[in-house]
Amino acid sequence: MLMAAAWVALEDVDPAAGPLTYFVGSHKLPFRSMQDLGCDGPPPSYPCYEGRIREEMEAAAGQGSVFPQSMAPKRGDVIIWAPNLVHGGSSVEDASLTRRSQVTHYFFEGDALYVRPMFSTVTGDVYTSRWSAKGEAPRGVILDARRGT
Ligand SMILES: O=C(O)CCC(=O)C(=O)O
Repeated sequence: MLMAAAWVALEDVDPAAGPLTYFVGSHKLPFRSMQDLGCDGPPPSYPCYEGRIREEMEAAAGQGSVFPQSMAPKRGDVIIWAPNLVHGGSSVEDASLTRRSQVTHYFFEGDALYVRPMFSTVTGDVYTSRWSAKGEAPRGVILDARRGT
């Protein structure tokens, strides 16, 4: 595992506050880059990427390999997820509500580099970062057998 994220509820989450939704089992599917999904632009389009991922999740759900689930955690509850788990906020039904949280993404030592869809170009198993604080373009290999290439 190259990354894990911890999502901490800072207050009780009401189901009408757009709780976190995720696709159970999606972390076992191959990683999909913006290049894979034809959303690389220019400019790269996150709405395109999100829409294509949504289509893929709906197809996978139809085949029974994933299913959507939402959580309404209590203050102090922690959700820990593996890399590649498809997740995001669901629709907010009551805009007067909040669902404050604190999220930390942990990256582990080794050859792992930070692949982010909007900022990474993926060719086969090799990705290049489009951005770096130091100005260079770090390259790395996706160390993930699920990539399947
Ligand atoms: O809280 C959310 O709605 C999503 C958070 C998230 O996707 C993340 O931090 O990776």
